[in-house]
Amino acid sequence: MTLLDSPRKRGDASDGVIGGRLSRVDGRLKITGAATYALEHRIENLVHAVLVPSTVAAGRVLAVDTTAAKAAPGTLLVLTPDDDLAVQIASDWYGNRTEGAYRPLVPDIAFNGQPVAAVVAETFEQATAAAALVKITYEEAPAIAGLDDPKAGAGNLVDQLTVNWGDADAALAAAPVRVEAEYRTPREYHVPIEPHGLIAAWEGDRLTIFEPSQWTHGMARSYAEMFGLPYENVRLVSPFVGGGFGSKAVASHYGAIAAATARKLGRPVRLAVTRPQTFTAYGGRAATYQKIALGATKEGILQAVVHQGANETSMVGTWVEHAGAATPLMYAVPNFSSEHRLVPVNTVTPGALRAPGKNPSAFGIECAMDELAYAVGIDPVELRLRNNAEKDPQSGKPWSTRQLREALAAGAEAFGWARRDPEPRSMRDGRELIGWGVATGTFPVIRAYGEAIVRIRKDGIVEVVTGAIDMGQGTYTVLAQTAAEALGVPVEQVDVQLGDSSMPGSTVAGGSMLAGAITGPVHQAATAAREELIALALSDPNSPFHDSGANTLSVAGGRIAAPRGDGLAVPIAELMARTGRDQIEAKRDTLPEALQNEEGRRRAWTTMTTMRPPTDGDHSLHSWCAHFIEVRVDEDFGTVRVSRVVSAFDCGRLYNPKLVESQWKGGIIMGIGQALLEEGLVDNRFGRVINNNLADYLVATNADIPDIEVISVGIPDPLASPLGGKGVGEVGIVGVAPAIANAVFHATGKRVRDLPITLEKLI
Ligand code: MCN
Ligand code: MOS
Repeated sequence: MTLLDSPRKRGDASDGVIGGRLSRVDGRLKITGAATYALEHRIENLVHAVLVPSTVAAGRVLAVDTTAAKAAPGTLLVLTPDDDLAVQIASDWYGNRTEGAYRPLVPDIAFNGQPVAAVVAETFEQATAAAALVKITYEEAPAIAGLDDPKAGAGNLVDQLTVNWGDADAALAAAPVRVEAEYRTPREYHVPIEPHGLIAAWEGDRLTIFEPSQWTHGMARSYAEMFGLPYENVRLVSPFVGGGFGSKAVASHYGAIAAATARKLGRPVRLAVTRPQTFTAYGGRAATYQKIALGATKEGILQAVVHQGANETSMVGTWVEHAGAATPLMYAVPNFSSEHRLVPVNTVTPGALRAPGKNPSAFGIECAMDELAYAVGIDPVELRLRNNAEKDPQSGKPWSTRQLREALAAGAEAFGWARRDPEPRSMRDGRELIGWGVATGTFPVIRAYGEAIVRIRKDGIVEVVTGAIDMGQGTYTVLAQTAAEALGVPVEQVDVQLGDSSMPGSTVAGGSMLAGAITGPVHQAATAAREELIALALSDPNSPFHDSGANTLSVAGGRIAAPRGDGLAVPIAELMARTGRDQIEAKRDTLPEALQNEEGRRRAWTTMTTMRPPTDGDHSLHSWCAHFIEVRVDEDFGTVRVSRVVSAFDCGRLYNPKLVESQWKGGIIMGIGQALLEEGLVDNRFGRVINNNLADYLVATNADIPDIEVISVGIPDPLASPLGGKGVGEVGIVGVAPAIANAVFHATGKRVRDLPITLEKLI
């Protein structure tokens, strides 16, 4: 089934162009259940794998007794750390490869929940039952449960993240006003509505993987390397993804297990990661803490920022959740120092979760600025404007575009900020204390490349084909709009095909870079196809325009016409029929000259090495936002409700404002969850995440969410992307939690510096 088989509501004609408010073109397929998700693919002869997680957080597997599991009905295979699955280590995100065998199951235990065995059986139920019969004997060792564990220590300095300019310590000591505090964020999890898993199927030496993926090409490469296959022999299929938020970008141990057992058994294997296992099968956001000291004049002009941050990582891998990621970007300050440490604990290696680094970092600096605002008695919006950074303080480069002043002004105006009485506990409604808080946020623009095919079929339908993915953010829709506008056809005639590594190359749907990277090549390919269509109409002897004397033609509404002609407007399908053409196809990419070769293309589509960081070039490129949030705190119970949100954003040009608003609101909703609800609770005795399910790990639901007003103050940024848009997907969550914490202070007079802000911290 394609998008076109599913009738959709026709919007206004103006919706089908770049900048139009077209509803999701894949929406109907999803809500009717016609969209096929990875584990729903129907495959003959399918068998099922189930993971057996470790119940200790540190130590060694001494013995695995598989007797009962092997004897259970339907069992085909029981894997233990003794099995050699003949899998190789795949490259990291940067394409660096270590030679050697990859053992997805190992006897050394680094965290509670680490897979130590797996069972494959005829049915999922049989595999689940047999998995419960696997008996594992451990030699347990003392574990470091988390950042708060006294055994965790101060961690190791990450030298590359140390930033210094001026003399921050001296300037802080000399500053007339100082504020200093420590801010903490807990473990957080992605909990996408579609849990992880895959189906792996072999045909000879060709491997097909049906797996939800943020990066079909990158994941295909990992599988190819794991199994020693040429890249072309792996097909990663992922047309629909039920949310990823950073957790579906790389192949994991369960993928290796499914594909290896499928090869061993000669049957396709399906492995569904259970919801509890999603808390340990891959990493969520690392817990962080950061100390911030601000020195300022009595007028609130920053003199010094001293920042020391840390995050937990695992015993066996490295994840940097850089608590200083936003700190040097937000404000002009003559003296600055920041360092970051990694603290190894017994956890799964943490991973990317919406706005990694920038998110906890903003919690620190944006709460600290609020504390400074109270210390100097200046309104927190005014304080931010006084310290506005006119260029990037760290790189010294000019911003490409930075409408943060405009965001603060527009947000304040729409929120009614001028009516705020700055005095804490001064605003109330019955027994509810009311608080208003503000905070800003940022996310870098990462530039990447893409490749697309645009094909005009003889029936006039336009196909757009690229291996990019849509996990809900709107790729299908913005690409349909882009092709419709560039070609001059109604958007209903555009069929977008995504999510398959055998399709043209694409970067990851991550780092908020995909829309900027993939609209460019689609626009180019559609423009090229349009030019070829016009050339055909002018040159083919059977074309009605052949003898018209025109030297160019226009295409609009799916019809070809002479600009000053006799009103002749020929539908594309008619021209194709008259000229006997089957199709017109154009393939384009945005790769620079240096990458126009096999090795360059492979690197661009499957590694992070060709992505351009925000300060690559003469400018510094970022998205920006300002959140204004009202909370109501029940004085007796300490419960906090967010009752109003107004947020203003600078994300450059918007390809589809309706989808962008949905992205921003989605980020804000996750930010509300982060501020008030979300926290991976670790049982220190066992190093185990105990709320590993959706009943106990609380995410924001509709009942927690008020009306959210979002405002765009962006202007097109031609340095950011071919069509002038900056990243949208992650910036919305950045700054929400500090705005809420600041509002809670305004309501109650109490500073909560560790998330989430739960009632026991308030009463
Ligand atoms: N867009 C636009 N104009 C722009 C930029 C973006 O109209 N100038 C819109 C488009 O609809 C585009 C969407 O915003 O599809 C997101 O674009 P972009 O900011 O380029 O982000 P990506 O496409 O790279 O998506 C990844 C990003 C990230 S990194 C996370 S994490 C995240 C997010 O998107 N995970 C999401 N949003 C998500 N939304 C959903 N529904 N599910 C997730 O898992
Ligand atoms: Mo987003 S956390 O970069 O997938």
